Amino acid sequence: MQFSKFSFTNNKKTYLLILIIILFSGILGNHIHETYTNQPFSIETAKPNRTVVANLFTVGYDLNDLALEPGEVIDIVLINSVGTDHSFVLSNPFNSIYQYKNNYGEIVLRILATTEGLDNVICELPGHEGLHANFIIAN
Ligand SMILES: [Cu+2]
Repeated sequence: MQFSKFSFTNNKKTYLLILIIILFSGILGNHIHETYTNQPFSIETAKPNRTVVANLFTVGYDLNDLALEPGEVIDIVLINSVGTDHSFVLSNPFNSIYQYKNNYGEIVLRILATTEGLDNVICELPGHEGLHANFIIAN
C-alpha cells in the first residue's frame, strides 16, 4: 500500500474548492437569512380579524363568552382605561399579545390565538390581579 506525501501544491485545488464552498455557502446563507428577516409576521402590524369592546372594570364578565379561532387576530378595546397603566400578559406562551393605546388613549389588547384550548389574559402589575379574563380558542 502506498501513501502519497503531503504537498501543498498537490492540494492547492482541494484548498481552492473548499474556499469556494465556504464563500458560496456564506453568500447563500446570508441570502436565505435576509429573505426571512424581510418578511416577518409582526403582531404589531397585523390587521385584526375583528374588534371587541370590554370595560376595564368588568373585563372578566365582558369577555366571558369570547371564543377565538386558531390563527385569529383580535383587538380588545378596553374602555375606562384612559390614563391608567397596565401590563397585560397571556398565560399560554404559545399565543401572542401586543398592548397598545388607540387614538383615544384607550388600551387595546391585540391577541393572536394559535393554540387550541383555554387561555387567560391578566394584568401583571401588583394589585391588578382582579383584571383578568378567560377565553377559549377552538375551531
Ligand atoms: Cu393593570
